[in-house]
Amino acid sequence: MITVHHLNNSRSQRILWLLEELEVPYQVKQYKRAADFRAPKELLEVSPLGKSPAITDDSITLAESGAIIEYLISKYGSGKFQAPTSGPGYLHNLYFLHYAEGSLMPLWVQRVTYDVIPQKTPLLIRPIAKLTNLKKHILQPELKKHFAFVGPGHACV
Ligand SMILES: N[C@@H](CCC(=O)N[C@@H](CS)C(=O)NCC(=O)O)C(=O)O
Repeated sequence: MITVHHLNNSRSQRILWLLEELEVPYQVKQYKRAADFRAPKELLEVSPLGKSPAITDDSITLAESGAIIEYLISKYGSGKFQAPTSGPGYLHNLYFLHYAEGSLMPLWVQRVTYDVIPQKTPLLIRPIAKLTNLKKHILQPELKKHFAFVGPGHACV
């Protein structure tokens, strides 16, 4: 039986979704984010970085959502969701697989981090934390470009 080490509000959602689509039985072990939004220490007992998602499948423990997705599709997919190995579909998959994690996700993390910094800054110097205008002048225009690229109708939040 597969165990999904699931942290609330996390990328672990991707794994639950995939397992549902594959109709593979699994159980969920819940971990709750602490007040600082970090994962609890117990996740460090599952994998060295203590991040979610991670899965345990018999003697195998695997972290990193992309790796877990490839592992599950290859072991339990019975051909479903297999990426094309040639032609334009191959290049499309190759490109977006790397684009999502290599270009879009880091930008999004910066955006989220930038929102958190002023909240965590002492009230008196909070305006200084906001003054850099990094969000307005760099992140927002960049995100706008990316959202226009991945799909029309996606608003830049
Ligand atoms: N690239 C990794 C990211 C893993 C990751 O950073 N997970 C976050 C949740 S989305 C986490 O565990 N955060 C809690 C923490 O870092 O304390 C993946 O896709 O699995």
